[in-house]
Amino acid sequence: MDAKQEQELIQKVQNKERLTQEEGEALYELDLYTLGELADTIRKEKYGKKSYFNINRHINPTNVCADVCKFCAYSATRKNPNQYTLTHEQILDIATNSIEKGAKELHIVSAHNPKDGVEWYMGAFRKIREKFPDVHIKSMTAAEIDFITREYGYSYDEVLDMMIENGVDSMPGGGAEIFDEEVREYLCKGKVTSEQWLEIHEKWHNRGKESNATMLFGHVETRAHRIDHMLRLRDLQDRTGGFNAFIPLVYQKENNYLKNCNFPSGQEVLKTYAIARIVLDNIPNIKAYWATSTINLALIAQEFGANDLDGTIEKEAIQSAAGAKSANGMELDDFIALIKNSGFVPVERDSLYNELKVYN
Ligand code: V47
Repeated sequence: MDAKQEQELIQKVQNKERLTQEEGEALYELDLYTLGELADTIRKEKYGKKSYFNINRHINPTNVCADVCKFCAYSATRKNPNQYTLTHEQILDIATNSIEKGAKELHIVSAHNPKDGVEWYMGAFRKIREKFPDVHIKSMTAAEIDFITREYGYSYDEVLDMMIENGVDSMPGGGAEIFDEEVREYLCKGKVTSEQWLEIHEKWHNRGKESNATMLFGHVETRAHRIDHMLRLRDLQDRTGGFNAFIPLVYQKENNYLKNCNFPSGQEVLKTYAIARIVLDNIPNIKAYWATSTINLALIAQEFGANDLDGTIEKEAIQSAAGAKSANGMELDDFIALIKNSGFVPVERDSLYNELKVYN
């Protein structure tokens, strides 16, 4: 890109014009500070200095998995032979304990366990809902839903309806990985396809429900693949408006089967957050999920387009299995202090981004 093209691109972003695949890729060529400034301007217009988080609890009820994703260190395999599956009672105990301590959201994500049947999933939701009518249940990635349809012979519509009947409020963004078919085939052959992932979210949105979208990056994909991923989400969001947040997940490299990766530098991670803020002009929240970016970079990401840091997490098994320092979440007071000390105003939100408490 020569200087004139660079100026034209900057102008286009400032004019809030929609960017193409090529222009999205070209954003990566801007220097970090120019790109950060562009993203920060958009973020400030929407949120000022507010930075959002929620008090949540991640629950990962089983690591027994029928699928084999090269990047995953969580599922029980040769590298991680310790299988576990929680009973409904154990799940309910964890939920009770966390809710009593203040959790307002349960983020429940499982591996794809072929032994348990669909009632194992739905019964857990029902029991939580019966005991806690107000807690927000964010559960069932599109990958889990697709697995259930393949394993137990349901349609997507049937599973989505069962989720609603049994108390699920919103869907998390997991299982999206990278939409490019060739990379996906290499990373997680046999799992939900990109088209199916998008179809499931579209069906969920068409039921008046909201969801998130992730992108796993920093492994074997290229910058072009990341932009392609974002544009496929932008297209769907134009039709449904059902995505709340986009979450770029930085790949963690321990204890798995994915080798020869292009691990991203801190600059590349920050650029990716900033580009997400610019390219995804119709997804309101960009989440710097500190479990994968590190809390340090997540705090800096607040100046590069991110307006949300997920939450206190409490316990986390997926990313921490692959090396992230997120196994025990973060104390609320520490979380608030870190956001404040980085110059932002912590705002506790609910799962659908309604403001609950501003910590001035
Ligand atoms: O889909 C697996 C990812 C995801 C690794 O919706 C890995 O608010 C990094 O989706 N390195 C599950 N990531 C977690 C997830 C999520 C997290 C936080 C918030 C939300 C939300 C959703 O974890 C999987 C997969 O892409 N993952 N292995 C790894 N080695």
